[in-house]
Amino acid sequence: MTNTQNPKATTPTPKPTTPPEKSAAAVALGWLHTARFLTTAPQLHFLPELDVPEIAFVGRSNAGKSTCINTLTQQKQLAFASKKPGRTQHINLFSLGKQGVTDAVLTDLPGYGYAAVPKQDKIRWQQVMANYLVTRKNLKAIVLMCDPRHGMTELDEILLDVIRPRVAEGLKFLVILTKADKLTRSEGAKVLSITKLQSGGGEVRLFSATKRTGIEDVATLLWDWAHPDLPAPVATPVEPPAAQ
Ligand SMILES: Nc1nc2c(ncn2[C@@H]2O[C@H](COP(=O)(O)OP(=O)(O)OP(=O)(O)O)[C@@H](O)[C@H]2O)c(=O)[nH]1
Ligand SMILES: [Mg+2]
Repeated sequence: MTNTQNPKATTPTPKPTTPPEKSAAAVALGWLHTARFLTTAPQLHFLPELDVPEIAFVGRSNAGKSTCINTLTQQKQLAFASKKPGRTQHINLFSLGKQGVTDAVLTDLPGYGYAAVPKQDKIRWQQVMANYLVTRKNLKAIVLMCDPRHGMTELDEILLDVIRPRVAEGLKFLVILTKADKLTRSEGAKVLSITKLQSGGGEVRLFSATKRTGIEDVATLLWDWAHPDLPAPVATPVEPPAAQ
C-alpha cells in the first residue's frame, strides 16, 4: 500500500556509503594547515639550528611567496603578503607537524630584485640569501616562485647557479609559476614547457592563489619531500560493500 499522507515515508533509505578514502592531497593539506610561526631573523646567523627538513620559498619581490605559503597552509595571515613589493624583510620560519610536534619547517625569504632597495642593501641581501642556500644544513627543498609573465629573470638564473651543486647532491627543487590566473590556458602550457627546460631537472608547476590552481599537487610534493621515509599518504583502500 502506498502512503499518500506522508510521501517522505516512501523515500527509499539511502544505501550505506563507504567513507571516502583520504587522498594523498588531503593528508598533505591537513599537514600544511598545522603551520605556525616559529621565529623570524634579520640575518642568517640568528636562525636556530634545526634538524627537521626545511623547505625555503625564494623568488623575486612580489612574485607571491607569502601568498603561496598562506594558500598552502590555508591560513589568511600566517605570512605577510602585500601589493607593495619588499613586504617580507626578514627570514620567517613556520613549523609544521601534527600534535605540536615539528616534523618540518617552511621558510619565507625576502624577495630580491626590488628596484627601490638601495644597491648596498641589495648586495648585502643577495649575500645573505646565497649563504643561506649554500650553508643551511637541514635545507631539503627550494621552491622558486616565478611570475610567468616575466619568466625566469637574470636574478633567478643567478639563484639557480648558486643552488645547482646542492641540487646535484639531492636537494629538491620546484619552480612555481605563480599568478597562473593571469594567463590563458595556452600561455600557461607554453611557459610550463619553457620553464621545464630552464629548470635543469627540477619540478615545475602552474599555481594560482586566486583560482586555487596547483594547490593539491604542490602540497603533495612538499609532503613527500618532507617525509621521504614514509609511504605515500594514502589510507588503506576501503573494501567495496559486499554484494547483497
Ligand atoms: N592574481 C593573483 N595575484 C596574486 C597571486 N599570488 C599573489 N598575488 C598578489 O601578488 C602580490 C604580492 O604577493 P606577496 O605574496 O606579498 O609576494 P612576495 O613574493 O611575498 O613579495 P615580497 O615579500 O616583497 O618578496 C599581492 O598583491 C598578492 O595579492 C595569485 O596567484 N594570483
Ligand atoms: Mg613576502
